[in-house]
Amino acid sequence: MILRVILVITFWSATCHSADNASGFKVFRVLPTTNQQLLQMIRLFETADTDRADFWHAPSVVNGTVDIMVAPEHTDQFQGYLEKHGYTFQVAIEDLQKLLIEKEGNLSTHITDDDVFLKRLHDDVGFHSRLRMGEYYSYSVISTWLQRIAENMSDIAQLIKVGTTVEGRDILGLKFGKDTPDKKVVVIDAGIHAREWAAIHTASYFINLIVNSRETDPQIQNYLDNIVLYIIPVLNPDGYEYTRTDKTNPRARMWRKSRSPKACAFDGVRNSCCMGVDLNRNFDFRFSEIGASRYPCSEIYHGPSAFSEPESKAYAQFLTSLKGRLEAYITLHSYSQLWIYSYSHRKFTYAPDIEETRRVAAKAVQELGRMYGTKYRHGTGPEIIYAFSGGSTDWAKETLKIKYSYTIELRPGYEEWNGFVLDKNQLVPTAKETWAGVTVVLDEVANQWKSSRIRESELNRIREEKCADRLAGCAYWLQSSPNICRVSQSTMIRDCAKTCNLCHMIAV
Ligand code: 0X9
Ligand code: ZN
Repeated sequence: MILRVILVITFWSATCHSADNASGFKVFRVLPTTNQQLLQMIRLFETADTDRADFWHAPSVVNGTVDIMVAPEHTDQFQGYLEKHGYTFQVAIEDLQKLLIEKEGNLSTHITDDDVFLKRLHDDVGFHSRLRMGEYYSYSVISTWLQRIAENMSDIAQLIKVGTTVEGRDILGLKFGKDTPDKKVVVIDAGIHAREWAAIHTASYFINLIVNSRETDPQIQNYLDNIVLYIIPVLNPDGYEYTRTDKTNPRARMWRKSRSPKACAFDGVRNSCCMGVDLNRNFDFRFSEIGASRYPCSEIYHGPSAFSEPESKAYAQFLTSLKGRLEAYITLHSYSQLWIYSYSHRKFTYAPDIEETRRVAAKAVQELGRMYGTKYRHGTGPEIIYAFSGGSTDWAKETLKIKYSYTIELRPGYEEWNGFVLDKNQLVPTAKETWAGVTVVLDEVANQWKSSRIRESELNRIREEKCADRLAGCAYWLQSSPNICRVSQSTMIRDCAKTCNLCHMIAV
Protein backbone atom coordinates (compact mmCIF):
# COMPACT_ATOMS: atom_id res chain seq x y z
CA MET A 1 0.00 0.00 0.00
CA ILE A 2 2.79 2.39 0.94
CA LEU A 3 4.56 1.63 -2.30
CA ARG A 4 1.37 2.32 -4.19
CA VAL A 5 1.05 5.72 -2.58
CA ILE A 6 4.68 6.61 -3.28
CA LEU A 7 4.25 5.57 -6.86
CA VAL A 8 1.23 7.72 -7.35
CA ILE A 9 2.97 10.71 -5.78
CA THR A 10 6.23 10.42 -7.72
CA PHE A 11 4.66 9.81 -11.05
CA TRP A 12 1.43 11.80 -11.22
CA SER A 13 1.79 14.72 -8.86
CA ALA A 14 0.91 18.24 -9.98
CA THR A 15 -0.71 17.30 -13.24
CA CYS A 16 -3.82 18.85 -14.56
CA HIS A 17 -6.47 17.26 -16.68
CA SER A 18 -7.36 18.45 -20.12
CA ALA A 19 -9.46 15.48 -21.01
CA ASP A 20 -10.67 16.81 -24.35
CA ASN A 21 -7.32 16.81 -26.05
CA ALA A 22 -7.17 13.87 -28.45
CA SER A 23 -3.86 14.61 -30.16
CA GLY A 24 -0.47 13.89 -28.69
CA PHE A 25 -1.27 10.46 -27.22
CA LYS A 26 1.87 8.33 -27.28
CA VAL A 27 2.42 4.62 -26.82
CA PHE A 28 5.54 3.74 -24.86
CA ARG A 29 7.17 0.35 -25.11
CA VAL A 30 8.92 -0.32 -21.81
CA LEU A 31 11.24 -3.20 -21.03
CA PRO A 32 11.52 -4.01 -17.32
CA THR A 33 14.95 -5.58 -17.03
CA THR A 34 15.02 -6.31 -13.31
CA ASN A 35 12.58 -7.87 -10.87
CA GLN A 36 12.23 -4.56 -9.12
CA GLN A 37 11.29 -2.77 -12.34
CA LEU A 38 8.80 -5.50 -13.15
CA LEU A 39 7.14 -5.19 -9.74
CA GLN A 40 7.02 -1.42 -10.13
CA MET A 41 5.33 -1.79 -13.52
CA ILE A 42 2.80 -4.26 -12.09
CA ARG A 43 1.95 -1.81 -9.33
CA LEU A 44 1.57 0.95 -11.85
CA PHE A 45 -0.67 -1.30 -13.92
CA GLU A 46 -2.89 -1.90 -10.90
CA THR A 47 -3.05 1.70 -9.75
CA ALA A 48 -2.80 3.95 -12.80
CA ASP A 49 -5.76 5.91 -14.10
CA THR A 50 -6.79 4.83 -17.58
CA ASP A 51 -7.10 8.52 -18.35
CA ARG A 52 -3.37 8.84 -17.91
CA ALA A 53 -1.68 5.51 -18.59
CA ASP A 54 -3.57 2.75 -20.32
CA PHE A 55 -1.78 -0.60 -20.48
CA TRP A 56 -2.15 -2.25 -23.85
CA HIS A 57 0.26 -4.94 -22.83
CA ALA A 58 0.37 -5.74 -19.16
CA PRO A 59 3.67 -6.40 -17.42
CA SER A 60 4.36 -10.10 -17.37
CA VAL A 61 8.01 -11.13 -17.07
CA VAL A 62 11.43 -9.54 -16.75
CA ASN A 63 12.57 -8.56 -20.26
CA GLY A 64 8.99 -8.87 -21.56
CA THR A 65 7.72 -5.71 -23.25
CA VAL A 66 5.01 -3.55 -21.69
CA ASP A 67 3.03 -1.22 -23.97
CA ILE A 68 1.45 1.81 -22.37
CA MET A 69 -0.69 4.48 -23.98
CA VAL A 70 -0.09 7.79 -22.23
CA ALA A 71 -2.32 10.85 -22.43
CA PRO A 72 -0.80 14.03 -23.96
CA GLU A 73 -0.67 16.02 -20.74
CA HIS A 74 1.36 13.25 -19.04
CA THR A 75 3.82 12.08 -21.68
CA ASP A 76 6.73 14.32 -20.56
CA GLN A 77 6.23 13.37 -16.96
CA PHE A 78 6.00 9.69 -17.79
CA GLN A 79 9.12 9.79 -19.91
CA GLY A 80 10.94 11.56 -17.06
CA TYR A 81 9.78 8.87 -14.68
CA LEU A 82 11.09 6.09 -16.94
CA GLU A 83 14.42 7.85 -17.35
CA LYS A 84 14.75 8.51 -13.65
CA HIS A 85 14.23 4.83 -12.85
CA GLY A 86 16.59 3.64 -15.54
CA TYR A 87 14.04 1.85 -17.72
CA THR A 88 14.85 0.72 -21.22
CA PHE A 89 12.07 2.12 -23.39
CA GLN A 90 11.10 3.52 -26.74
CA VAL A 91 8.23 5.59 -28.00
CA ALA A 92 6.45 3.05 -30.21
CA ILE A 93 3.72 5.40 -31.45
CA GLU A 94 4.54 9.11 -31.55
CA ASP A 95 1.02 10.29 -32.29
CA LEU A 96 -1.72 7.75 -31.82
CA GLN A 97 -4.49 9.99 -33.08
CA LYS A 98 -2.63 10.43 -36.37
CA LEU A 99 -2.38 6.67 -36.69
CA LEU A 100 -6.08 6.24 -35.94
CA ILE A 101 -7.01 8.83 -38.53
CA GLU A 102 -4.84 7.05 -41.10
CA LYS A 103 -6.33 3.66 -40.29
CA GLU A 104 -9.91 4.40 -39.38
CA GLY A 105 -10.53 8.07 -40.07
CA ASN A 106 -12.06 7.55 -43.47
CA LEU A 107 -14.61 5.06 -42.19
CA SER A 108 -18.10 6.05 -43.12
CA THR A 109 -20.11 6.93 -40.05
CA HIS A 110 -23.51 6.68 -41.68
CA ILE A 111 -23.87 3.24 -43.17
CA THR A 112 -27.28 2.45 -44.56
CA ASP A 113 -28.83 -1.00 -44.44
CA ASP A 114 -28.20 -1.39 -48.15
CA ASP A 115 -24.51 -0.85 -47.62
CA VAL A 116 -24.44 -3.34 -44.82
CA PHE A 117 -26.52 -6.27 -45.89
CA LEU A 118 -25.62 -7.95 -49.11
CA LYS A 119 -28.83 -8.90 -50.82
CA ARG A 120 -28.97 -12.51 -51.81
CA LEU A 121 -29.27 -12.95 -55.53
CA HIS A 122 -32.75 -14.11 -56.60
CA ASP A 123 -33.90 -13.75 -53.05
CA ASP A 124 -37.68 -13.54 -53.34
CA VAL A 125 -38.39 -12.58 -49.77
CA GLY A 126 -35.66 -9.96 -49.88
CA PHE A 127 -34.01 -11.52 -46.89
CA HIS A 128 -30.70 -9.92 -46.10
CA SER A 129 -28.77 -12.52 -44.23
CA ARG A 130 -25.25 -11.63 -45.11
CA LEU A 131 -23.25 -9.01 -43.35
CA ARG A 132 -20.39 -7.63 -45.44
CA MET A 133 -17.32 -8.93 -43.69
CA GLY A 134 -14.10 -7.03 -43.19
CA GLU A 135 -15.97 -4.06 -41.71
CA TYR A 136 -17.03 -2.92 -38.26
CA TYR A 137 -20.68 -2.22 -37.47
CA SER A 138 -22.66 -0.43 -34.83
CA TYR A 139 -24.37 -2.52 -32.19
CA SER A 140 -27.72 -1.54 -33.62
CA VAL A 141 -26.76 -2.92 -37.06
CA ILE A 142 -25.47 -6.11 -35.44
CA SER A 143 -28.66 -6.47 -33.40
CA THR A 144 -30.89 -5.96 -36.44
CA TRP A 145 -28.87 -8.53 -38.32
CA LEU A 146 -29.24 -11.09 -35.53
CA GLN A 147 -32.98 -10.46 -35.41
CA ARG A 148 -33.33 -10.92 -39.15
CA ILE A 149 -31.46 -14.20 -39.07
CA ALA A 150 -33.69 -15.50 -36.30
CA GLU A 151 -36.85 -14.36 -38.10
CA ASN A 152 -35.88 -15.84 -41.43
CA MET A 153 -34.06 -18.99 -40.40
CA SER A 154 -36.09 -20.15 -37.45
CA ASP A 155 -35.32 -23.76 -38.35
CA ILE A 156 -31.69 -23.33 -37.32
CA ALA A 157 -31.38 -20.08 -35.37
CA GLN A 158 -33.12 -18.52 -32.43
CA LEU A 159 -32.55 -15.04 -31.00
CA ILE A 160 -31.54 -15.06 -27.35
CA LYS A 161 -31.31 -12.25 -24.87
CA VAL A 162 -28.68 -12.83 -22.23
CA GLY A 163 -29.47 -9.73 -20.20
CA THR A 164 -29.57 -5.95 -20.17
CA THR A 165 -26.62 -3.59 -19.83
CA VAL A 166 -26.19 -0.64 -17.49
CA GLU A 167 -27.30 1.70 -20.28
CA GLY A 168 -30.30 -0.48 -21.11
CA ARG A 169 -29.08 -2.32 -24.20
CA ASP A 170 -30.09 -5.93 -24.77
CA ILE A 171 -27.17 -8.34 -24.84
CA LEU A 172 -28.20 -10.46 -27.81
CA GLY A 173 -26.97 -13.65 -29.34
CA LEU A 174 -28.04 -16.53 -31.54
CA LYS A 175 -28.69 -20.12 -30.65
CA PHE A 176 -27.93 -22.53 -33.48
CA GLY A 177 -29.02 -26.13 -33.92
CA LYS A 178 -32.09 -28.07 -32.94
CA ASP A 179 -32.21 -28.38 -29.21
CA THR A 180 -32.79 -31.70 -27.56
CA PRO A 181 -32.09 -32.13 -23.86
CA ASP A 182 -29.31 -34.65 -24.39
CA LYS A 183 -27.30 -32.55 -26.85
CA LYS A 184 -24.10 -30.87 -25.71
CA VAL A 185 -23.82 -27.10 -25.75
CA VAL A 186 -21.01 -24.78 -26.88
CA VAL A 187 -20.96 -21.04 -26.12
CA ILE A 188 -18.78 -18.52 -27.94
CA ASP A 189 -18.66 -14.84 -27.03
CA ALA A 190 -16.68 -11.74 -27.91
CA GLY A 191 -16.46 -8.09 -27.01
CA ILE A 192 -16.34 -8.29 -23.22
CA HIS A 193 -13.56 -5.75 -23.75
CA ALA A 194 -14.90 -2.82 -25.72
CA ARG A 195 -11.89 -1.90 -27.81
CA GLU A 196 -11.22 -5.41 -29.07
CA TRP A 197 -13.08 -4.91 -32.32
CA ALA A 198 -11.36 -7.75 -34.18
CA ALA A 199 -12.87 -10.20 -31.69
CA ILE A 200 -16.37 -8.87 -32.36
CA HIS A 201 -15.72 -9.11 -36.08
CA THR A 202 -14.55 -12.72 -35.65
CA ALA A 203 -17.68 -13.78 -33.75
CA SER A 204 -19.80 -12.04 -36.42
CA TYR A 205 -17.87 -13.88 -39.10
CA PHE A 206 -18.73 -17.20 -37.41
CA ILE A 207 -22.42 -16.32 -37.48
CA ASN A 208 -22.21 -15.24 -41.10
CA LEU A 209 -20.46 -18.45 -42.03
CA ILE A 210 -23.03 -20.65 -40.33
CA VAL A 211 -26.08 -18.95 -41.82
CA ASN A 212 -24.64 -18.78 -45.30
CA SER A 213 -22.94 -22.18 -45.58
CA ARG A 214 -25.47 -24.32 -43.83
CA GLU A 215 -26.75 -25.82 -47.05
CA THR A 216 -23.39 -26.37 -48.69
CA ASP A 217 -20.90 -27.14 -45.95
CA PRO A 218 -21.15 -30.63 -44.39
CA GLN A 219 -19.06 -29.53 -41.44
CA ILE A 220 -21.59 -26.80 -40.56
CA GLN A 221 -24.42 -29.28 -41.05
CA ASN A 222 -22.65 -31.66 -38.70
CA TYR A 223 -22.56 -28.95 -36.01
CA LEU A 224 -26.18 -27.96 -36.56
CA ASP A 225 -27.22 -31.60 -36.25
CA ASN A 226 -25.08 -32.62 -33.33
CA ILE A 227 -24.55 -29.66 -31.02
CA VAL A 228 -26.32 -26.59 -29.74
CA LEU A 229 -24.12 -23.55 -30.39
CA TYR A 230 -24.66 -20.11 -28.88
CA ILE A 231 -22.79 -17.09 -30.23
CA ILE A 232 -22.94 -13.77 -28.41
CA PRO A 233 -20.88 -11.36 -30.54
CA VAL A 234 -20.89 -8.31 -28.23
CA LEU A 235 -20.98 -8.98 -24.49
CA ASN A 236 -20.29 -5.38 -23.56
CA PRO A 237 -22.34 -3.34 -26.03
CA ASP A 238 -22.26 -0.16 -23.92
CA GLY A 239 -18.48 -0.16 -23.97
CA TYR A 240 -18.41 -1.05 -27.66
CA GLU A 241 -20.74 1.80 -28.58
CA TYR A 242 -18.61 4.14 -26.50
CA THR A 243 -15.50 3.16 -28.47
CA ARG A 244 -17.40 4.07 -31.63
CA THR A 245 -18.37 7.57 -30.48
CA ASP A 246 -15.08 8.98 -31.77
CA LYS A 247 -13.00 6.44 -33.61
CA THR A 248 -10.00 8.67 -33.95
CA ASN A 249 -9.92 9.84 -30.35
CA PRO A 250 -7.82 7.41 -28.29
CA ARG A 251 -9.82 8.22 -25.15
CA ALA A 252 -12.93 6.76 -26.75
CA ARG A 253 -11.54 4.20 -29.19
CA MET A 254 -9.26 2.59 -26.57
CA TRP A 255 -11.95 2.21 -23.88
CA ARG A 256 -11.90 -1.31 -22.39
CA LYS A 257 -14.45 -1.49 -19.60
CA SER A 258 -18.23 -1.37 -19.28
CA ARG A 259 -19.99 1.97 -18.80
CA SER A 260 -21.22 1.56 -15.26
CA PRO A 261 -21.73 4.78 -13.29
CA LYS A 262 -18.85 6.59 -11.62
CA ALA A 263 -17.33 5.07 -8.51
CA CYS A 264 -14.69 6.76 -6.35
CA ALA A 265 -11.68 5.67 -4.33
CA PHE A 266 -8.93 7.46 -2.46
CA ASP A 267 -5.54 6.44 -3.84
CA GLY A 268 -3.39 8.09 -1.19
CA VAL A 269 -3.22 11.40 -3.02
CA ARG A 270 -6.74 12.22 -4.04
CA ASN A 271 -10.20 10.84 -4.42
CA SER A 272 -10.55 9.70 -8.02
CA CYS A 273 -13.88 8.89 -9.60
CA CYS A 274 -14.34 7.03 -12.89
CA MET A 275 -16.88 5.12 -14.91
CA GLY A 276 -16.72 1.48 -15.95
CA VAL A 277 -15.77 -1.95 -14.66
CA ASP A 278 -13.49 -4.47 -16.33
CA LEU A 279 -16.10 -7.19 -16.76
CA ASN A 280 -13.38 -9.78 -17.16
CA ARG A 281 -12.35 -9.11 -13.56
CA ASN A 282 -15.88 -9.15 -12.17
CA PHE A 283 -16.58 -12.90 -12.23
CA ASP A 284 -16.62 -14.80 -8.99
CA PHE A 285 -13.30 -16.55 -9.43
CA ARG A 286 -10.69 -15.55 -6.79
CA PHE A 287 -12.28 -12.12 -7.02
CA SER A 288 -9.79 -9.22 -6.63
CA GLU A 289 -6.89 -11.50 -5.72
CA ILE A 290 -4.43 -10.72 -8.49
CA GLY A 291 -4.06 -8.76 -11.74
CA ALA A 292 -7.12 -6.68 -10.90
CA SER A 293 -7.53 -3.27 -9.34
CA ARG A 294 -9.72 -1.82 -6.63
CA TYR A 295 -9.38 1.67 -8.10
CA PRO A 296 -12.32 2.64 -10.31
CA CYS A 297 -10.06 4.68 -12.60
CA SER A 298 -7.94 1.67 -13.42
CA GLU A 299 -8.67 -0.13 -16.66
CA ILE A 300 -8.63 -3.41 -14.71
CA TYR A 301 -11.04 -2.20 -12.02
CA HIS A 302 -12.81 -5.29 -10.72
CA GLY A 303 -15.95 -3.52 -9.49
CA PRO A 304 -17.26 -3.33 -5.91
CA SER A 305 -17.95 -7.07 -5.61
CA ALA A 306 -18.09 -10.23 -7.69
CA PHE A 307 -20.99 -10.07 -10.16
CA SER A 308 -21.79 -6.49 -9.14
CA GLU A 309 -22.33 -5.71 -12.83
CA PRO A 310 -25.55 -6.57 -14.67
CA GLU A 311 -23.63 -7.78 -17.72
CA SER A 312 -21.41 -10.33 -15.94
CA LYS A 313 -24.17 -11.34 -13.55
CA ALA A 314 -26.63 -12.03 -16.36
CA TYR A 315 -24.01 -13.86 -18.35
CA ALA A 316 -23.08 -16.08 -15.41
CA GLN A 317 -26.77 -16.88 -14.92
CA PHE A 318 -27.11 -17.71 -18.58
CA LEU A 319 -24.09 -20.04 -18.51
CA THR A 320 -25.29 -21.61 -15.27
CA SER A 321 -28.66 -22.38 -16.87
CA LEU A 322 -26.74 -24.62 -19.30
CA LYS A 323 -24.89 -26.46 -16.55
CA GLY A 324 -24.37 -30.14 -17.21
CA ARG A 325 -24.75 -29.68 -20.96
CA LEU A 326 -22.17 -26.95 -21.47
CA GLU A 327 -19.19 -28.77 -22.89
CA ALA A 328 -17.17 -25.87 -24.31
CA TYR A 329 -16.95 -22.15 -23.61
CA ILE A 330 -14.77 -19.91 -25.76
CA THR A 331 -14.27 -16.19 -25.28
CA LEU A 332 -12.63 -14.11 -28.01
CA HIS A 333 -10.25 -11.28 -27.12
CA SER A 334 -7.48 -9.42 -28.83
CA TYR A 335 -4.53 -9.49 -29.03
CA SER A 336 -1.32 -11.60 -28.68
CA GLN A 337 -2.07 -14.87 -30.53
CA LEU A 338 -2.64 -17.01 -27.48
CA TRP A 339 -4.89 -19.95 -26.67
CA ILE A 340 -5.32 -19.75 -22.91
CA TYR A 341 -6.76 -22.25 -20.46
CA SER A 342 -7.32 -22.44 -16.71
CA TYR A 343 -6.29 -21.44 -14.21
CA SER A 344 -4.99 -17.87 -14.46
CA HIS A 345 -4.49 -16.81 -10.89
CA ARG A 346 -1.44 -18.91 -10.06
CA LYS A 347 1.20 -20.84 -11.95
CA PHE A 348 0.87 -24.60 -12.19
CA THR A 349 -2.73 -24.59 -10.98
CA TYR A 350 -4.89 -26.76 -13.17
CA ALA A 351 -8.24 -28.52 -13.24
CA PRO A 352 -8.07 -32.34 -13.06
CA ASP A 353 -8.70 -32.72 -16.81
CA ILE A 354 -5.74 -30.53 -17.81
CA GLU A 355 -4.29 -33.19 -20.13
CA GLU A 356 -7.42 -33.20 -22.28
CA THR A 357 -7.67 -29.40 -22.15
CA ARG A 358 -4.07 -29.11 -23.31
CA ARG A 359 -4.40 -31.77 -26.00
CA VAL A 360 -7.33 -29.99 -27.66
CA ALA A 361 -5.67 -26.56 -27.30
CA ALA A 362 -2.49 -27.86 -28.96
CA LYS A 363 -4.49 -29.36 -31.81
CA ALA A 364 -6.54 -26.16 -32.24
CA VAL A 365 -3.43 -23.99 -32.39
CA GLN A 366 -1.92 -26.32 -34.95
CA GLU A 367 -5.05 -26.29 -37.09
CA LEU A 368 -5.28 -22.51 -36.85
CA GLY A 369 -1.68 -22.13 -37.98
CA ARG A 370 -2.14 -24.41 -40.94
CA MET A 371 -4.19 -21.80 -42.78
CA TYR A 372 -1.80 -18.82 -42.98
CA GLY A 373 1.11 -19.90 -40.82
CA THR A 374 0.01 -17.72 -37.87
CA LYS A 375 1.83 -18.83 -34.74
CA TYR A 376 -0.12 -19.16 -31.52
CA ARG A 377 1.12 -20.24 -28.12
CA HIS A 378 -1.04 -22.14 -25.67
CA GLY A 379 -0.90 -22.42 -21.89
CA THR A 380 -2.40 -21.02 -18.73
CA GLY A 381 -2.42 -17.24 -18.18
CA PRO A 382 0.58 -17.02 -15.87
CA GLU A 383 2.52 -19.49 -18.01
CA ILE A 384 2.26 -17.47 -21.20
CA ILE A 385 1.05 -13.95 -20.43
CA TYR A 386 0.20 -12.87 -16.85
CA ALA A 387 -1.76 -13.89 -13.80
CA PHE A 388 -5.17 -12.46 -13.12
CA SER A 389 -8.39 -13.37 -11.35
CA GLY A 390 -12.08 -12.72 -11.90
CA GLY A 391 -12.14 -13.83 -15.55
CA SER A 392 -15.05 -15.55 -17.24
CA THR A 393 -13.31 -18.73 -18.45
CA ASP A 394 -11.76 -19.51 -15.08
CA TRP A 395 -15.07 -18.97 -13.33
CA ALA A 396 -16.81 -21.20 -15.89
CA LYS A 397 -14.18 -23.91 -15.60
CA GLU A 398 -14.30 -24.03 -11.83
CA THR A 399 -17.99 -23.51 -11.21
CA LEU A 400 -19.60 -25.22 -14.16
CA LYS A 401 -16.90 -27.86 -14.67
CA ILE A 402 -16.78 -27.16 -18.37
CA LYS A 403 -14.52 -29.52 -20.24
CA TYR A 404 -13.12 -27.00 -22.73
CA SER A 405 -12.93 -23.44 -21.42
CA TYR A 406 -10.67 -21.21 -23.50
CA THR A 407 -9.72 -17.55 -23.82
CA ILE A 408 -8.38 -16.81 -27.29
CA GLU A 409 -6.27 -13.72 -27.91
CA LEU A 410 -6.44 -13.06 -31.65
CA ARG A 411 -4.01 -11.40 -34.04
CA PRO A 412 -1.69 -9.64 -34.06
CA GLY A 413 1.20 -11.12 -32.09
CA TYR A 414 2.43 -9.90 -28.75
CA GLU A 415 5.31 -7.99 -30.31
CA GLU A 416 3.02 -5.70 -32.36
CA TRP A 417 2.23 -2.36 -30.80
CA ASN A 418 -1.01 -1.40 -32.47
CA GLY A 419 -3.04 -4.57 -32.05
CA PHE A 420 -6.35 -2.91 -31.27
CA VAL A 421 -6.37 -1.19 -34.67
CA LEU A 422 -5.83 -4.21 -36.80
CA ASP A 423 -5.46 -3.50 -40.51
CA LYS A 424 -8.82 -4.01 -42.20
CA ASN A 425 -7.37 -6.50 -44.64
CA GLN A 426 -6.43 -8.71 -41.70
CA LEU A 427 -9.95 -8.99 -40.35
CA VAL A 428 -11.24 -11.80 -42.54
CA PRO A 429 -8.03 -13.88 -42.41
CA THR A 430 -8.03 -13.47 -38.62
CA ALA A 431 -11.61 -14.72 -38.42
CA LYS A 432 -11.00 -17.56 -40.87
CA GLU A 433 -8.00 -18.98 -39.09
CA THR A 434 -9.71 -18.62 -35.72
CA TRP A 435 -12.67 -20.58 -37.05
CA ALA A 436 -10.22 -23.31 -38.13
CA GLY A 437 -8.98 -23.49 -34.52
CA VAL A 438 -12.46 -23.36 -33.04
CA THR A 439 -13.67 -26.21 -35.27
CA VAL A 440 -11.22 -28.48 -33.44
CA VAL A 441 -13.20 -27.86 -30.26
CA LEU A 442 -16.55 -28.11 -32.04
CA ASP A 443 -15.50 -31.39 -33.69
CA GLU A 444 -14.50 -32.83 -30.31
CA VAL A 445 -17.87 -32.00 -28.82
CA ALA A 446 -19.92 -33.10 -31.84
CA ASN A 447 -17.97 -36.32 -32.33
CA GLN A 448 -17.99 -37.24 -28.67
CA TRP A 449 -21.75 -36.82 -28.64
CA LYS A 450 -22.14 -38.78 -31.86
CA SER A 451 -19.97 -41.61 -30.62
CA SER A 452 -21.76 -41.68 -27.29
CA ARG A 453 -25.02 -42.01 -29.22
CA ILE A 454 -23.58 -44.76 -31.37
CA ARG A 455 -22.30 -46.47 -28.23
CA GLU A 456 -25.70 -46.11 -26.64
CA SER A 457 -27.55 -47.57 -29.62
CA GLU A 458 -25.02 -50.40 -29.83
CA LEU A 459 -25.59 -51.14 -26.15
CA ASN A 460 -29.33 -51.12 -26.71
CA ARG A 461 -28.93 -53.56 -29.56
CA ILE A 462 -26.91 -55.91 -27.36
CA ARG A 463 -29.46 -55.52 -24.56
CA GLU A 464 -32.20 -56.32 -27.02
CA GLU A 465 -30.35 -59.48 -27.99
CA LYS A 466 -29.88 -60.49 -24.41
CA CYS A 467 -33.42 -59.60 -23.51
CA ALA A 468 -34.97 -62.86 -22.45
CA ASP A 469 -36.26 -64.74 -19.40
CA ARG A 470 -33.71 -67.15 -18.03
CA LEU A 471 -36.38 -69.08 -16.08
CA ALA A 472 -39.71 -70.47 -17.19
CA GLY A 473 -41.84 -69.37 -14.23
CA CYS A 474 -41.51 -65.59 -14.65
CA ALA A 475 -45.07 -64.88 -15.71
CA TYR A 476 -46.44 -66.99 -12.88
CA TRP A 477 -44.24 -65.19 -10.29
CA LEU A 478 -45.32 -61.82 -11.49
CA GLN A 479 -48.95 -62.83 -11.30
CA SER A 480 -48.68 -64.12 -7.76
CA SER A 481 -46.53 -61.24 -6.48
CA PRO A 482 -47.05 -58.12 -8.63
CA ASN A 483 -44.23 -56.18 -6.90
CA ILE A 484 -41.56 -58.77 -7.40
CA CYS A 485 -39.88 -57.01 -10.35
CA ARG A 486 -39.32 -53.91 -8.26
CA VAL A 487 -38.64 -55.54 -4.91
CA SER A 488 -36.11 -58.09 -6.21
CA GLN A 489 -34.89 -56.02 -9.08
CA SER A 490 -31.34 -57.31 -9.47
CA THR A 491 -32.43 -60.96 -9.40
CA MET A 492 -35.24 -60.26 -11.81
CA ILE A 493 -32.94 -58.43 -14.26
CA ARG A 494 -30.94 -61.65 -14.35
CA ASP A 495 -33.81 -64.15 -14.45
CA CYS A 496 -36.93 -62.45 -15.81
CA ALA A 497 -35.73 -59.35 -17.69
CA LYS A 498 -38.28 -59.65 -20.47
CA THR A 499 -41.37 -60.27 -18.36
CA CYS A 500 -40.36 -57.55 -15.91
CA ASN A 501 -39.59 -55.01 -18.68
CA LEU A 502 -36.07 -54.57 -17.34
CA CYS A 503 -34.11 -55.13 -20.55
CA HIS A 504 -32.79 -51.57 -20.57
CA MET A 505 -31.04 -52.31 -17.27
CA ILE A 506 -29.13 -55.35 -18.42
CA ALA A 507 -25.41 -54.79 -17.92
CA VAL A 508 -23.45 -55.22 -21.14
O1 0X9 B 1 -6.67 -9.39 -19.33
C1 0X9 B 1 -7.66 -9.92 -19.83
O2 0X9 B 1 -8.77 -9.85 -19.34
C2 0X9 B 1 -7.53 -10.69 -21.13
N1 0X9 B 1 -6.48 -10.14 -21.93
S1 0X9 B 1 -6.77 -8.79 -22.76
O3 0X9 B 1 -5.53 -8.30 -23.32
N2 0X9 B 1 -7.74 -9.12 -23.95
O4 0X9 B 1 -7.41 -7.86 -21.90
C3 0X9 B 1 -7.38 -12.16 -20.83
C4 0X9 B 1 -6.03 -12.50 -20.39
C5 0X9 B 1 -5.94 -13.94 -20.25
N3 0X9 B 1 -4.74 -14.13 -19.65
C6 0X9 B 1 -4.62 -14.74 -18.50
N4 0X9 B 1 -5.38 -15.78 -18.26
N5 0X9 B 1 -3.79 -14.27 -17.66
ZN1 ZN C 1 -9.67 -8.64 -23.78
